[in-house]
Amino acid sequence: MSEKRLAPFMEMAQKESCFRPGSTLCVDCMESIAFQNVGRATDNGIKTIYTMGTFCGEVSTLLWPTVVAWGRGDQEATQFEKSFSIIHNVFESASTVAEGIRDTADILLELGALKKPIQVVANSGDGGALVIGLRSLLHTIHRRSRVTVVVLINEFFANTGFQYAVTATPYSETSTTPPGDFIPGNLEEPMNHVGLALMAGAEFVAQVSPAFPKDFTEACERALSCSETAVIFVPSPCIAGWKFKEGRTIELAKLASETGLFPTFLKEKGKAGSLRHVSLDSKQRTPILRFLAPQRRFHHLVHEKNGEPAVVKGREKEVALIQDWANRNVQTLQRLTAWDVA
Ligand SMILES: Cc1ncc(C[n+]2csc(CCOP(=O)(O)OP(=O)(O)O)c2C)c(N)n1
Ligand code: SF4
Repeated sequence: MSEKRLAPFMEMAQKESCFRPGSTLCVDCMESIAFQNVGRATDNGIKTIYTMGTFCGEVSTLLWPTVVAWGRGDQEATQFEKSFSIIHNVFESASTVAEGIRDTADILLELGALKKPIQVVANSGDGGALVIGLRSLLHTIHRRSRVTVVVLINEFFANTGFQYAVTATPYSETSTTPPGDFIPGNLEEPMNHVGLALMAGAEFVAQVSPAFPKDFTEACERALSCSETAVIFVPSPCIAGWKFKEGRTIELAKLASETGLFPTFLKEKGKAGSLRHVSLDSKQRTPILRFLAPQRRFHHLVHEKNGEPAVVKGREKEVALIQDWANRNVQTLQRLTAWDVA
């Protein structure tokens, strides 16, 4: 890689993440990679306050006093700008609590009781932000609160036993949509979370994966510089629930974008957005079979034989319907790159 292309990575690599070793997240969990990177992006000279709902990323990183995988700038009292604080809130309220912190800090700054600015980041799983906590998320966006909301999407309520979430791929196996002879897994199409965030009025909406580090870094930096709500959705392969072999996390995250199931998307209010790492021509697009076959949650539909995907006899219709959903998803997101709230 040329020096010019390496420069942004070098700069980011030299920053200090607020996510430290010692978590009990599964090996190969995408959430730990996302935390490392969001953590580095927040080392930008402004104190960070994080709110966290209950989800894998919280229960596996914050079990004081045995597991505490977060912290920065706590060695010296003078490191206010570098420092990082974290609040664990009830499951569905990460963005509401973040909003409260934002308002309180703004009032204290105005009164002179707080001398330096802070930045606020809310962090949840898709269950916490898009299912049980959807009201909290949409109202924070609607109030234009100056916070960054990061939503990890693994398509389940993972830490309570892999129950269905509204982001689940059609016909996937979850513990509440088990495939059988008559019902081939989850029958619902996913909710349009990107569209909802835009329509509620978010200043910046992104769907980015740490598998594409340049886009991920760009999204974090743009979100943290917003004057209203920014939302970053992070599609996150979950080894325990998706049931794939160790070492395939990044490959699956890339395929999630390239197949059109979770394409990389960046859109700032009033500006043209972009759809990346997915072909806009459906004939050129990576077939969804490549994404489905390595995961045992789709084994009632497709298997991997000698490294190649093979559709289970009698399940051609379901596979075609997933492909159709992916194609429509790309068309919808492409339209949204040119859409702005009135
Ligand atoms: C109000 C409330 N309802 C339910 C729960 C139980 N609960 C804790 S975490 C969780 C699922 C979290 O799912 P998600 O946000 O998708 O994160 P993941 O575990 O997948 O990382 C549930 C149902 C709770 N703690 N509080
Ligand atoms: S269950 Fe899934 S989301 Fe939770 S820690 Fe393991 S891999 Fe990560």
